[in-house]
Amino acid sequence: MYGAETTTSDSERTAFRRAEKQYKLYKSQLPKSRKKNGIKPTDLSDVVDFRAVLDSFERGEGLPPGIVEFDCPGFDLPVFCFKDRPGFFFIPSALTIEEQCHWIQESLTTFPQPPNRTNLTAIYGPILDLFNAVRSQKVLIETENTDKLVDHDLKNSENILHSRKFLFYEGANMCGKQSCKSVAASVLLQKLRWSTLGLQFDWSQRNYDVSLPHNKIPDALSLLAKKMAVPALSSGEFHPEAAIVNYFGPSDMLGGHLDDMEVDWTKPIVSVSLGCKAIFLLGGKSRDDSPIAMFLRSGDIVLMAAEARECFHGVPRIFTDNDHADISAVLSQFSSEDDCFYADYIRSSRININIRQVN
Ligand SMILES: O=C(O)CCC(=O)C(=O)O
Repeated sequence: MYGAETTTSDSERTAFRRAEKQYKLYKSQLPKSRKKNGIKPTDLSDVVDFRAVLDSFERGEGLPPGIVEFDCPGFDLPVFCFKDRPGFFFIPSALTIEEQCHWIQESLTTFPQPPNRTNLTAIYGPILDLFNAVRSQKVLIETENTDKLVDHDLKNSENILHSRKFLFYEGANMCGKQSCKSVAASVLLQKLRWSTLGLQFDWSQRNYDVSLPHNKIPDALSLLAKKMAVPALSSGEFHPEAAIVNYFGPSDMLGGHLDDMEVDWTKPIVSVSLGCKAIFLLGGKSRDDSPIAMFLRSGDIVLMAAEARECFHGVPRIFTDNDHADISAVLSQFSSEDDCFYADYIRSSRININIRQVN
């Protein structure tokens, strides 16, 4: 988790940390927890719900105090802002269900493909076709014999580490030796936490490593980001050069942080939510500023530009329970047998694609 506080006493002290603690999922709140007594459901009454805001706006009723509609000529979706957080824009239900399903599929199939790096790359090297391997119930197995590899795409690549290589096989019985490492593709998918598109973000340096091999970010994603960035652009154009895709499991959270490695902070970060509902905290320029909590649902898009680029933000909670996850429309779109692996994944996961201009 980047940008996290360093000492416990510091972390207890800030308003941002207190809000994270208020909203995070506690083990005792998990359905399988044995500590049923004394479980307090999280109080969500202060969480801004932009779906309700949109509904009342469309009915011609007023907006809650502190929230205004942003009038953006030529932009055909309602956009909302907080009066005291300039540079932050919320576009509720920006994507249709079909678009949401498309980007979920892309996030699971093409986005983690090499040369894009993922959190798994450092352990296993580039992994080809992870999602297909899940579908065909394959197992990733360590092999030492690199001479016999038929996988030309991966030859001489990062995943031949000390003459070790990981490849997918039909079953664990391919692993002859006891010491041989193997892991089911389905387990790897559950461990996927991020992938980087376009210019590759280096988490250890917290910067973009332009020397790493990369493909341009996909044209369709670039087009979507340019279209959605319009309300946040005061002048000039938005040139998407990189995207970070975050994959959240049921108890994952993203700690309060700033995204400050891009050169021009007047350009927005375009942040797309997919899958299970989450809580997003938008703080101020100091961790001591009390953050605003809001729900992020599948299809919502958030823009952070200008002053809002200096605001701490994070995701303390995702909801995977039936009452709160709010993904029935996505699941019904993924109802065919062919799509069952997408449905299984997204039922208990959230994906965030955030697109950035780096230079
Ligand atoms: O998941 C989100 O909605 C926010 C992601 C984010 O803040 C980031 O990747 O920097």
